[in-house]
Amino acid sequence: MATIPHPPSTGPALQTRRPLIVTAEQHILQQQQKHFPEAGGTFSELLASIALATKMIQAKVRSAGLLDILGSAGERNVQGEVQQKLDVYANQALLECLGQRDTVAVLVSEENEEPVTFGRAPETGKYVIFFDPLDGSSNIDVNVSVGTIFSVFRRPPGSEVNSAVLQPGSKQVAAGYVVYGSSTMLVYTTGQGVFGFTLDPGIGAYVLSHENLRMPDHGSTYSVNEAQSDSFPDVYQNFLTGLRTGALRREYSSRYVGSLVADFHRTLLKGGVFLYPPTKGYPSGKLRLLYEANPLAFIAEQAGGSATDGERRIVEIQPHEIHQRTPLVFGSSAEVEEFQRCYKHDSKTARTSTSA
Ligand code: P6P
Repeated sequence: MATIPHPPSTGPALQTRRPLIVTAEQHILQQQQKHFPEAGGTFSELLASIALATKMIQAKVRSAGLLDILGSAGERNVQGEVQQKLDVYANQALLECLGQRDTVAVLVSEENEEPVTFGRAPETGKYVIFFDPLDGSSNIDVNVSVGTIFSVFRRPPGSEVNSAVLQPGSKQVAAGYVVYGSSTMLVYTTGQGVFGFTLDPGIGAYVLSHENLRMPDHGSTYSVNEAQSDSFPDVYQNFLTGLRTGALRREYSSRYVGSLVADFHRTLLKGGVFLYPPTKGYPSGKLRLLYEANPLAFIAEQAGGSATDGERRIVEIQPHEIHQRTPLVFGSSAEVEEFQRCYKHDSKTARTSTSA
């Protein structure tokens, strides 16, 4: 830390002191200098671009009711979901802020059917970035928290676009989200812990507010859309019944916002478990592997929690399609371990019964 030079003898000497604030950009640069010195600043530029795009998005989200920006844009996205006007704006902001960076080889967005490429040479375009520009956007009109989720990979040397975008989540070099809630918070990891920054509207900067976030070892809430529970596989119903009847010798409450980033953020800070199981409407689960489950799984594990599809860690799944869905269970180690115990027991029982 540089020593602040003493002022002329006429005034009191300024003592060297810790900075009053650490912005996300400063923190990312410190992290990079400490852990990725070979990246030479390109990596922190990427995360700074994401921070800029999310500040643009939050400005619109915060004034959505005042601008003609609420409601649907009249189009449907690749998911067949009606695009909200803010979805379109958020997607454009991220495509433009990130697309300008020469180090970006490919962008994959929930709102774009195909990967967006820029024809950059492999030695220039080093990163592949996935994002859900505005997750939970159907909640915008009723003023419920929404979020942006992102995931960063390196482009494997000499790889074609297709192989560059179909990497398992364990290859992520960074992941994060912004939750546009009662305050706007950026949470990210580069594999060296999880850090939270709160947007200070007075200075327009994300300021370090949660150094080294850790998920509690257990919680007191479970988070699932219970209206669909009749179509959950038995193992999910058995697990939830177990929580309600004291399998973990704790009382649980149900908390479900229906906005993934809000449900994740609460689980990260307070512990507990979130589940989006296979359902009749979504036999493979509703949530997307590459730009929802993978980044949140990376953060959950970095904070001491877990994330699984039942069979394996989310980050071990080898993707086969950029918009593929996955069952998703994440949360505190105690609850996720209990789910995995139930899953293994039910799978074994099922195998035994079929082999009988
Ligand atoms: P359901 C929002 O539409 C979203 O994609 C996630 O943010 C959220 O977790 C999930 O869908 C909610 O889905 O079926 O419970 O309404």
